[in-house]
Amino acid sequence: MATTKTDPKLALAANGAKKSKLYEGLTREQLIQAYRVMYTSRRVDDREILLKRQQKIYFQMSGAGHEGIGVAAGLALKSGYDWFYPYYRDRALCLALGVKPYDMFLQGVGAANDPSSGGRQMPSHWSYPALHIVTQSSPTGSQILQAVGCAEGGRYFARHPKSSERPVNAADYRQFKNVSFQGDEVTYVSLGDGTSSEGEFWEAMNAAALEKLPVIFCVQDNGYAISVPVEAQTAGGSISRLVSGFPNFHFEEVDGTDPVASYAAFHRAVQHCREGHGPAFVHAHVIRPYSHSLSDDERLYRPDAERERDAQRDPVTRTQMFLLREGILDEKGINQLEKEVEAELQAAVDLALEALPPAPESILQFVYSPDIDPASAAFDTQPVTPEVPADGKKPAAKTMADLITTTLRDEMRRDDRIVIFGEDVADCSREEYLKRKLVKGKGGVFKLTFGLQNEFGADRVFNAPLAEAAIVGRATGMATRGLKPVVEIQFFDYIWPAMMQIRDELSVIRWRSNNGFSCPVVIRVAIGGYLTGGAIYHSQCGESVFTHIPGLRVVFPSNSQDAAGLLRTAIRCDDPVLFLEHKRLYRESFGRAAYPGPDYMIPFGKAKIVHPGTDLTVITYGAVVPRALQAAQKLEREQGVKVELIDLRCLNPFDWDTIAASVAKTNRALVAYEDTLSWGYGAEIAARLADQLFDKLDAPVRRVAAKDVFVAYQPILEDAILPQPNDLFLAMKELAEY
Ligand SMILES: Cc1ncc(C[n+]2csc(CCOP(=O)(O)OP(=O)(O)O)c2C)c(N)n1
Ligand SMILES: [Mg+2]
Repeated sequence: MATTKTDPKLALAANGAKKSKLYEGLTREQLIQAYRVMYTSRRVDDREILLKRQQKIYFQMSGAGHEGIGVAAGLALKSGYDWFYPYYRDRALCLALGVKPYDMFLQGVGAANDPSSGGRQMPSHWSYPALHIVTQSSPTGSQILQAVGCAEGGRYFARHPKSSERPVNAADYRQFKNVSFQGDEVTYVSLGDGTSSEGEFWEAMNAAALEKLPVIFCVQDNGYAISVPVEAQTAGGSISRLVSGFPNFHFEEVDGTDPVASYAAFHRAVQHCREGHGPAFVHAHVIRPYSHSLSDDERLYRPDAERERDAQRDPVTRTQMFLLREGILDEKGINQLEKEVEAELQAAVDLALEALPPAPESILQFVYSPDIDPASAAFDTQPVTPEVPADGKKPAAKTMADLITTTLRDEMRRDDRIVIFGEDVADCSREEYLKRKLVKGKGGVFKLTFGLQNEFGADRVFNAPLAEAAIVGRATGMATRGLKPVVEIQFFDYIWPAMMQIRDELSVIRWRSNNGFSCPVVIRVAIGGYLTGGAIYHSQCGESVFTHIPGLRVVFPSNSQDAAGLLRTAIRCDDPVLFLEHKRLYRESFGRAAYPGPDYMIPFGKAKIVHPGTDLTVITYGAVVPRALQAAQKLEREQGVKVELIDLRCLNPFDWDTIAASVAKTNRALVAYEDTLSWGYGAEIAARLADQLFDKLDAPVRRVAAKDVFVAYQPILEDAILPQPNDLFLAMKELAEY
């Protein structure tokens, strides 16, 4: 074990002799407390294992072997001041930060009053808002990018403190976010050695180094990822060696079973971060004495000799020996401490076993914000009447692209918590070019964010590295702190690296933390085909993949006024929103409109009847709207058939009432969408129609959509693949004649 750096002669000479000796700055009392935490941590694991065997809890994940580094981190950082993204082996850290064993047992039994999730998450998935321990999930590594975003959020508020204030009278998400920040706060994130193979880890390291963020990456290297040893996982066998080239970092490699050495390493890491020099990397070598989990038996892949070697380094035993050797505690003192811990745990277990389970009726609570309903009348505002120009001509009709830009600008003026980042969204990363007016600026590949960096500065509008998971993950961390990131995914086709962040993090953080945390991010995405040359990778739809995710709002406007109204609702509301912008509609002459004003909002889940009719209902959205309108007008002209054309505008929630009322009147329904036919958005609508309006239907529910294939480059093929006005016309005609 590492011992003091204090000159022993001086320490002995001092009054109180050995009693005042410091161990890397830690007092004897702190070391006793550290041992108490470590011993408690191990014994909570042991009790949980027993409870699992007795079938009183349903899962167990141990922190055994990781107690030394955990308690050291807890001593070096400040609970409720710094921020924590721990992983499942961080039991000792959580105890050191103030989580009670009782809270841990409540999680094990899945109690209603389990403070981290109310029975929704497995044990060891920590979430304690007051201690700044942010809700964790099971995918290994998905916390790392969020930790980076959390640090960015803290820095943003420190640089723009006014933005943290809760504005009076502003009816938006800010009313429900308690923002707190410290100028020198540090964000801790931990992961295992195996998890350092995840791409998100490298994206996070890069972002933290680029931005010189105060994040401590703590890799707890127990030599295995379930059964995969480190040499089969990490090239060269050392993660420290691999990351050593990252600039701005402070690096530590330490024996994580030694709490004193670990504390010293952490202390230096914390200092580097607090002083604003950049991130730190602490590589802690630890052991894993209890197999990966209760479902794993490590004897299948680790021989006894290897396991015994590890046991020699057991942090709990080593620390106990250390305390005895240094005369900090004698045998009696150790026994007394352990007895106290056992008694505390017994009482905690007894109490937790009596805890009530959550009520089944509560399952849908906190899928969305309980505070703001974006489908409510509060978001139903009227467009302002445009001023008539002096020459008496009609007011300028704006494209969807124009009005999205204008809406972003207006909202950024109104709310200084909005930050915009993504690929190419800035005017120019090399700001001096802008200042010296050498360049005009870009503002996105579609130019929708043009001019925003110029007006609001590079703290609020900036280019992110080309890494989609990082864009969404960082935004999620920022939003957890109270910012409103409005990020851009350049093409829907490239949203997939961010899928883990969207599906397993962004959309579920509120629900899984039982409303302890929320992250109302807006993700703007350019989507869709009909581009004449867009081909496979610039034409994709796939909205139903996202409407299938609880907790995520999905919006898909077809015209400029709707885009403005819905984007404003997306920004002001308190839920994560996927805002899909059809590229083909950005500058289309269809659907242009005058600017509806800086407070124009459309509630989510309210469809628009684009063309009223009595004979047949067509339900659609996005770029199919103008095509279906063309087909409907032709059918009316040629056959006198009156189609009721519904533009859903918002896909989750969607406006079932408008659909049902229309189909009850027309008795015929066609669902049309640009995405591939099978398993698409129309399947859900068709199924609901069959289920709930069966007795109103005079004809089968039909669908028109893309062929079940990718969108090809050659325009002849693209036309054959995507639904065309004529396909829609024929389907409407056939259905009307049925
Ligand atoms: C993204 C993801 N892939 C796979 C898993 C299944 N899994 C859970 S833990 C684990 C090993 C993690 O090893 P390591 O990062 O070294 O952490 P340790 O458990 O050893 O502390 C795996 C593969 C998962 N939870 N998430
Ligand atoms: Mg490991």
